[in-house]
Amino acid sequence: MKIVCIPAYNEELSIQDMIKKSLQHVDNVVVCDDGSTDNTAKLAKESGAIVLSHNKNQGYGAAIATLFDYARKQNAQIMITIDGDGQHDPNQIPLLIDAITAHNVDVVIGSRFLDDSTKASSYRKTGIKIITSAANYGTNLKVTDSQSGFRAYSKDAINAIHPTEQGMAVSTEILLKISNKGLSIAEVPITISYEGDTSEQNSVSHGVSVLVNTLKYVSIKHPLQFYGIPGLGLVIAGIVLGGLFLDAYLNQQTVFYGSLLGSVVMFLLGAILSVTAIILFTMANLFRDRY
Ligand SMILES: Nc1nc2c(ncn2[C@@H]2O[C@H](COP(=O)(O)OP(=O)(O)OP(=O)(O)O)[C@@H](O)[C@H]2O)c(=O)[nH]1
Ligand SMILES: [Mg+2]
Repeated sequence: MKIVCIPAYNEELSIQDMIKKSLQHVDNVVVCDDGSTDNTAKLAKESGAIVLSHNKNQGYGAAIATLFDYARKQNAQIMITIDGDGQHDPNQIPLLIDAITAHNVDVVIGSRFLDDSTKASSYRKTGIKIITSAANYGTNLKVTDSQSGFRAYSKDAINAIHPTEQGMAVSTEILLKISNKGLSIAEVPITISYEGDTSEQNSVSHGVSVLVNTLKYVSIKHPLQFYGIPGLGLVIAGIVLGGLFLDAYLNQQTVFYGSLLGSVVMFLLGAILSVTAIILFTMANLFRDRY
């Protein structure tokens, strides 16, 4: 059984069209109504979708987690996730399914940046590229669009991935799980529409919060580089500055309070970062197989 899964929060304008077009390509369409206060759930049911409702709004990641649970319980062969806001084109669903069936990969990402056709504003493109570079570094994968919501998952992927992030950072969390579980991944080019897009205002704060969350995953995956190298650098800088202070004190009897303070602060900060790196590194190795 192939199913299309749509996370939807107040998408009454576009949900019916998305469902009807999606139903032409798969057996079932499942909508996770994430506490919508409009007619999303009612219209989705009328259009022939199975509707799973959250009592209150929990976030994109929570909706994705509910949809993964459903797909696992139903023993779905392939699950496609697609946004409910009408930006993705359901007629491209077969492109993702074909990549899974013809090439036997576990996860396929519909990428906006595999070719140059996407007409997103340059600051949005730059933002997504920065987040994608950080995500690639953290996951050791090489994707061009880490934040795409248009994806397809094989049965193995559905069984292996249990998302926990409530918000948009779930996209990065899933990539990390793909990497940790050794699942195979491919990308296919998809188109996206930014017509009538009203979310521009929040997209800077949205981008920053996704980046911060992505860095969290990077820091856990590579603690020695992320905390250890800056930590060691600060310890060395602290020792050098301390040496300069001592030198001035012993040879010229002058007390440079600035360098004394700087030396102590840098040394302590460096030591804390180094210990953090070692603890995280040990923990990441202990729990490597669990997530
Ligand atoms: N923003 C948001 N979207 C949610 C939530 N729950 C489910 N969704 C759905 O998740 C999908 C993606 O959300 P968007 O806000 O369009 O995110 P995006 O496409 O990355 O961002 P834009 O490029 O600004 O459209 C849509 O189908 C939403 O309806 C939620 O709590 N917040
Ligand atoms: Mg959108």
